[in-house]
Amino acid sequence: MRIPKSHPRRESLLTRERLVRALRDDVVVAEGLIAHGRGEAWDYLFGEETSAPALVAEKAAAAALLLARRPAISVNGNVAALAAKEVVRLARAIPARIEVNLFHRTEARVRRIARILERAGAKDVLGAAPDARIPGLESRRALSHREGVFGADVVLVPLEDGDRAEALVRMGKTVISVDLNPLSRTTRSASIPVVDELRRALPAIRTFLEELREDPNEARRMLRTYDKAGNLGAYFAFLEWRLRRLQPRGRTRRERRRARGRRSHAK
Ligand code: PTJ
Repeated sequence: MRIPKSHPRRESLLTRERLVRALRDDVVVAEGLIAHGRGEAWDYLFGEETSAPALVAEKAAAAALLLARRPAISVNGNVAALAAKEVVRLARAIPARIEVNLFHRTEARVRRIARILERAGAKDVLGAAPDARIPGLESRRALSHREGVFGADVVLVPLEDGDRAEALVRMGKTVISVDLNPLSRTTRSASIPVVDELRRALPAIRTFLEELREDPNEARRMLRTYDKAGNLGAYFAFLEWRLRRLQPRGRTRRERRRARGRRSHAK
């Protein structure tokens, strides 16, 4: 479909088209389109911008990835369709292993997604020959690589489902999620939940990573002082403020009282 340059929601429509094409190419699953719609609805509420609490989480995520001994990034269909280049750039900057891990796993999809990542510049993408199982997961999502997510101390899991995020936390890993839903099980169970849009979050993490590389003490301080509960509270405070601003501008009770007072003075 041709989307006019002047369309006010051009970016959003282009992203939708990209995901539909990826669905036809068997990269994204139909459920991935639903997941995208949910994400987009949350992004409306957040004002389609990175919030201040998200920046804090992104900096903490960058610190954790920088200080990790064996960092890994997990990639699914939506992530490959939307942000393959950004994943590869971030993995290079850290440096971290990339592993394809799918909720709706078929071997053909794993191979296709690995190819997309390789075309974006990745080397030695894991996922096709798993040699370990994540304990406590019955689905094929448990299949993993000792060299990748299974053996990692810090794992970045964008657009994850709650079960695996919880299972990875139970394994003692630092789990960094990227999920626009502040209420999702993934967000609640991750060690560092980033509530931001994937294509804003990955470059932001990379920028912080480059900054912190120059100042490892600041990276350690960031990790020490990051407070997940406080940070999640700040997302909700931000949302509350946004929703209040979005209300149609009627007079508040206080404003009505003041206006009544002014009228009675004038009599
Ligand atoms: O490719 P597969 O087979 O591994 O399947 C991938 C999906 C995404 C279908 C699978 O992981 C899934 O079902 O995920 P959920 O449980 O729907 O969770 C996805 C979460 O990502 C939801 O909470 C969405 O709000 C959020 N989300 C969607 N798009 C974005 C997003 N968060 C950040 N940026 C986005 N672009």
